Formats: sequence, C-alpha cells, structure tokens
Amino acid sequence: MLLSLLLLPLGLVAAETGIDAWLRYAPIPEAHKYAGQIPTQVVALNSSELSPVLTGAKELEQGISSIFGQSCKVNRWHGGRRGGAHRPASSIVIGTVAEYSSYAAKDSKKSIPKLVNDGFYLDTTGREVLILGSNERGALYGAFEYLSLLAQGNVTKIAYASNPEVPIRWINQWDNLRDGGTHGSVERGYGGKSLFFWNGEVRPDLTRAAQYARLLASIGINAVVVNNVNANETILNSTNLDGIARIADVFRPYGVQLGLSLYFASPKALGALTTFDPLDQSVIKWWTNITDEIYERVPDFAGYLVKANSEGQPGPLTYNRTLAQGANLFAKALQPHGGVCVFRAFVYDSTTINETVWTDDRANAAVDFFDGLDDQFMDNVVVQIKYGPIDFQVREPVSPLFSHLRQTATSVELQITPEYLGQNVHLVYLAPLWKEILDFDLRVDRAPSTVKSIVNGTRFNNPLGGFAGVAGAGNNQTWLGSHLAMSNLYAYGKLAWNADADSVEMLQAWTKLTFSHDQKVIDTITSMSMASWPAYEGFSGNLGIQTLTNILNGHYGPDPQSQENNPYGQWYRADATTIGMDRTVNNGTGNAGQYPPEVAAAYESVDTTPENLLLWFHHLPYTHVLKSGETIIQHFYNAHYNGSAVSNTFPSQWESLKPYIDTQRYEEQLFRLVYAAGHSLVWRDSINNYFFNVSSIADEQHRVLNHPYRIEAESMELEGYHPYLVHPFHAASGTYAIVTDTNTTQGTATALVPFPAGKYDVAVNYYDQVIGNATWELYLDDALVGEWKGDFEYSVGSARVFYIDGQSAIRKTFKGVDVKANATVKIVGRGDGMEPAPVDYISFLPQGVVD
Ligand code: GCW
Repeated sequence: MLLSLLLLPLGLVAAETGIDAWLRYAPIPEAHKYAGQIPTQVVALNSSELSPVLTGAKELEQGISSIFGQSCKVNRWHGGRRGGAHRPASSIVIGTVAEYSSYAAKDSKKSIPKLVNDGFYLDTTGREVLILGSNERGALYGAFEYLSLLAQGNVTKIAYASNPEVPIRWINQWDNLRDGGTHGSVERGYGGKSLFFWNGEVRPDLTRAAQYARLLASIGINAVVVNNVNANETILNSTNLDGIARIADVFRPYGVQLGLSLYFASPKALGALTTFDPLDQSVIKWWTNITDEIYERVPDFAGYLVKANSEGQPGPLTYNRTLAQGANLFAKALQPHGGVCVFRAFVYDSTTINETVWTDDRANAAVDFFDGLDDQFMDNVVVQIKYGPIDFQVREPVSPLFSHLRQTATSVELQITPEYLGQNVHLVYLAPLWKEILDFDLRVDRAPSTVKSIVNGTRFNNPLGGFAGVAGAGNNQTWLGSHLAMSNLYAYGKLAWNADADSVEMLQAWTKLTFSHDQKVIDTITSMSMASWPAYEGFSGNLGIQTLTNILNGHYGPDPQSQENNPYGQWYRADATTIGMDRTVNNGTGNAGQYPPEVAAAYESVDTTPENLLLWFHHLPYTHVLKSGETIIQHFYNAHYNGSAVSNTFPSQWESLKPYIDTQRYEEQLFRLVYAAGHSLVWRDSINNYFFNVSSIADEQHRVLNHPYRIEAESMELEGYHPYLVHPFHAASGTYAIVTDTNTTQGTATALVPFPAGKYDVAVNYYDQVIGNATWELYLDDALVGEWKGDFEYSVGSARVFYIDGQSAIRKTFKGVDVKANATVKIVGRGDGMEPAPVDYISFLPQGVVD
C-alpha cells in the first residue's frame, strides 16, 4: 500500500505518448479507499478466443489492476448452470443475455430490460456485477462503460440498460493505399501515415490497427471503412483482399466490422470489362463475384461506401443511369450476405457552375441530384449526407437533403479530422457544432423533425441509419496529431451512441480519463475547448461565409479569394459594397426553398435568418446593421480581433496545468497552442486586410492596418535579402515580406528599434514552407536572442504548404526580452531547399499586448 501511494505521484508525471488516449486506466487518486468495493474476478461467459466477450473480460482484468492496483483474474466459464450459493462473491459476470440465461440459476436470475442490437445492461447493485450484452459486442461495450466509471472514480451502485441511438456507427478513414501524391497516406489526416496500408498493400504488422479497433470499440463504434472514398480499384485485387481479411481478423475481437470504399469503374479498371455501366449484366456479375469473394474471406463484412459522380469520380451518371441504380448495383450484391451499401450524397459537378450566374449554387446539388429517387433505393442502402450542403465548413446550415429522403435510410457525415477547422494544429472542440446539427429541427410536414430523429430512424420509420465520422487517424502516437483533439473522436462515438449526450459532460469525462481528475485540469480544458469553435469561427469566416481558407490547396490557412471565381462553388460573392450568397427563392438561387416550409420561410427573410448564417442566405451591403448594432464589416473586424484574442489565451491556460500533466503531452500540446495563437493573428490580419481592401471601410477601432508595435521586414536595411510581394497580398503585413537573394544564401535585415527601453515579447513573423530547413537568428545589439529552423513540417501534420502565404505564415515569440533604448535588431536568415528564409515583420509587444 505504502509503495503504491509513493508511486502514485510519479505515475502522474511520467511521460505519456498519448497512445492510450482515454484508455490509460491511470491509478485513481486514493485508490486504497475503494478496496473491498472492487470485484476480484471476472467470469467470462464466452471463452472463445476471438469473442468480444472475452476481450471485455481481459480488458476488465487489465483495467482494474491498473486503476486500483488490484488483481481481477479472468475465469472462463465452460458451461453448466451455477447456483447462486456457489458463486464466488465479488465477481463480474460478463456475457450475452442468452449466455447469462444458461449460466445463472433460476432463483437468482435478474430480469434484464429490453436491449436492442449492441445494447447492454450494467448492474452493480447485486453480489455480482453484471455486464450483459444483447450480443457479444454489447457485452464488450458494457465492460468499457463499467471501466470508464471506475476510472473516473465512480463506484456508485447502478443498474441500467444502454442502447445505441443508431445501428450504423461507422468511422470512415480516407486512407490511401500508397503515400505520396497530393493527399499523402491519409487524405486530410494529420496524425501520421495510414494504420492499414503501405506501398499499395495492407501492412504486414497490424498491431496499431488492432489498437485502433480497441479505442473505437470503447466508444461504441461498430465498423470502419478503411480506405479512402476516392478509392482505387486495386483495393479489390486478390493480394489486397487477403490483406483486408487480416484487418478484419484484428478488428473482430473488438466487435468492429470492416467496410470498403469502392471505385465505381473497377470492373473496367481492374476486371478488364469494357464497361462499368451499372445495368450491364457483365458488370452486375463482376460485382456479385467480387462481393462473394470478400464474404468468403470476411464473413462479417459490413459493406461498401461509394463516392460516385463527384469531384472527378466515375459513377452511374457516366452511363446516364440514376444514382439509385448505381447504389442498388452494390446493394443487390451485398443483400444475400446482410451487408449495407452506404452511398454518399456528396455529389456535385464542379465543371458547370459559374459565379456570374446569380442562380447557380453548389449548395443545391445534393437535393437536385437525389430528388425523385427516394422510392428507388433498396432497403439495404443508406444515403450518407454531409452535415451541411457544401463541405464541413466552420458554419453551415443543415443539409436540406435530410428532409427530402423519407423512404430512404440516411446517415449524417461528420468530420472528426478538422480539415477546414485548423487541422488539429488549432484547437477546435467539435461536439457543440455537431450538436447544433443533430438538434436542428427541419420541421418536415410542420412536425418535429430533428436531424437526429431522421438519422436514428424514428422520424420516418427507417430502422437502418446512423453516423459516419471521417476520422483521419494515423500511426503517430497521438492518433490524430494532437492530444486535445482526441476529445472529438471520443465525443463522436458518444454522440453516435446517444445523440442527447451533453458536450460539456462528454468533454469532462474524457478529460478525467485522458489527463487527470484534478478539478483545475477539468475546468481549464473545459474552458479552452468550449471557447475553441467560437474562437476559430471568429478569426476565420463569419456570418455563414464559410471558413475562408485556401480551398485550392491545403484547406488550412486564410485565403478568402480562393473561394471566388472558380467552379468549386464555395462563393460568397463579395464586391466593393456587398457580400453574401443570395439563396432566397424570391431573388436568389432558390436554395432556401429546398427546406420544408417553416424553415424555408425563416431563411427567406433577412430578419428571421439566424445571424450566424446571414451571409449564407443573403447578399447584403457591408453597412447592413446586425442585431448587435454592428455593421457587417465591423462585425468581421471585431470577430477577428475577439476570436484571435481568445486563441491567444490558450497557451497560458494550458501552462497553468503544467504541474498536473506529464511532460511529453504537456510540451507537445503547448507547442501547438503557441503556434496556433500566432497563426490566429495571421488569420485575423489576413481576413481583415482583405475585406478592408475590398470594401474600403475602415475599422471603427482603428486596429486594421494599424500595428504600432511592428517593424516591417521590407523597411529594414537589407543585405542579401530583398523585398518579396506575397501572394495573396493580405498574407503579409504591409503586403511584402523579405526573402534571401537565393534559396541557399544568407541575408541580414537590420533596424533601429523605435520603441522605448523596456521588457517586450519579441515576435518574429516568418514563413515555413515544407521543403527545406531555412534557419533564422535574431539579435539585439549583436547579442543572440534566439535561433530557429524552418522545420515546422516535421512537428505538425497539417497540410503541406509549398508557398509563402497565409498557410506557411508562422510566428516565433521570445518572451520578456529586455530591450535597451536605441537598440539595433537584426535578423540573419539562411535559405535552404525551397525556403529563402522569408520574414514578414518583427513585433515588440509591451507586456500584455497581443498584436
Ligand atoms: O472536402 C473534400 C475534401 C476531399 C474529400 C472530399 C469528399 C475524400 O477536401 O479531400 O475527398 O471532400 O468528401 O469526398
């Protein structure tokens, strides 16, 4: 006992990599207090090696011994009824309800509430703890639930049944078979390489894939589609099908089924047919055969996910067949095996729309493409709909398609990997965003019709439906690239299990499990996380004009102009006096009319459109006055200042947790938060400069384009450096940066510091491109303040950026530097690779000033 008490504080500060996520089973504070309340053995009612029941039993053994330092051995039950009197006290019984029936004596058998598939019953009130699943997977879920309670120090007596919200609780991984290309190993993944594929094949070592399945099972995920929706036909070659079977084997003990994304033209590309027409007999036969082959190898195969006729992918429309005919091709092949065809609603044609045509609108695409097909999909088809009509933006209304498909099962596609929300370098806790979507009431037929009631099947009586979460997990130790981002994966699973789960409660349970029980840690992470989405929205795109990121490459840093004047249709139609998409029926694209009448009426009018979507639905003057009394343009300016100010509080909030968090995770997260705080200023200035330039309306508070603490690099005395006009212009303070004369030479920039002597935070804004490691040195009066390298690309997994722009812009801050009167500041930069050691400006910030 003494030993474990002594070890406890050490355990708390020992380095952790993050790989255990919320399944750390950390020793809980004062574990000895629980002695006597914790079972000492687990009775596994199913002892077959691959059974999720046995997995659950082993997890209980491992978890309890780690949390309480107490042994809790697994005993495998091999049949025969046990009488109540003979059962050892203090045990956990885990199995299916059916197994429990044969196990328990009649006189002591509990009556179990109704469970649906995958549901479980957890009862800690009796002499035995009962963990009973409607099926084996349910029993495993019950084990994880019980362990989660114990790990949070909760030993209250409870008895309840827990049933999932929806049958489809899937993860979509956009993993490519090969690394390289524009999207790397995991498309839009920021946590390393694919867990599943390498060099065109399934990885020989699937240890991490099994660990991923464990993590996902612990939050109720029941299937993973392992390859990118931009699929490659070679996933179906026989080597890869064998490999796929190996993945399914490591998933199975965790009750996680495997699914595959399909390339629609595979019969031609792989099967050497002359067509991939979904109505062609040879094509039908080809898919039937391949599906049968998959089921031979993977009898519990979950099904297919299909992206067709979207972003260059082939599909049924290629042959003038309907999307339903395309979906049914696969559904028919899967049906005899009980598989599901998930068909994505993300169908749009980026070649035919034109911003100068006032009525053109990508947001109309899904409904336009799917209307008229509702009664044509087979029963085992699920249409998977991105939450908004465009593409995972920082704010979108709910996709109107949810209200159009009444006879077809639907699932909502959420993006856990925050492609458009800071790519896990910025902190953005997504549960509040998802909940706004799930709780939104579409008022179909003027009756309550929340998105969650549609996807869970209650509204339109479709039993098959659910959730798809695009996760982007990779093989680095943090899974997603950032420790704090793991709350999103956790919350996704919890919401798919219970869409009414509360954002803060999920976050706090996750925090306790992941970091600490200390109230200070819980409160701080709650405050940061709950402020994070509003902050990100504040300094990116406001009032429903989308994220304003570079949509042509990266999807990461600020680049509003990239949304306009191209056929991708993420326009906001800004000119010198007005901004916003007119999506009204009366005068615009008609998109508001795709919603049921009550919602359509609300969106049709400026007065009744929620202001956070104002410019999604309306085209208005910058001078339009909001309910707050601010004009639209002033709201932009203020929101950008406020949002970035919040982001700039995150590093110090996190620093206050230093005593409570192990060094590795503390340092890794701090690095990201410090970077993100600096990058939020890049966002702020870039967007504000851009809209000032477009509108010519000044900031009432005189902040925009007025930075009294900056020395612009291009105004310094340059040797071996020269001014460089940055594109887009607003990605540089004063539109210019400096670059070394060649990519491999040294440059020096010198200036007199025009500020009084004192203590300053000295911030250097520079650019770090992906190829090359330029170096910079900062001197004050010839004394080195600090030096650093352009090696950011190795420490974060965000999009690879080749250009000097708002995506590569980055800030290095030296805190509390003593600056003498009339000091000279000097930057020495050495180019390397593609990096000509670019510098934008140097800020001398008096204590407490953020700029
Ligand atoms: O948002 C876009 C992404 C693509 C993705 C596509 C989709 C897999 O930028 O990377 O492709 O959506 O959802 O199909």
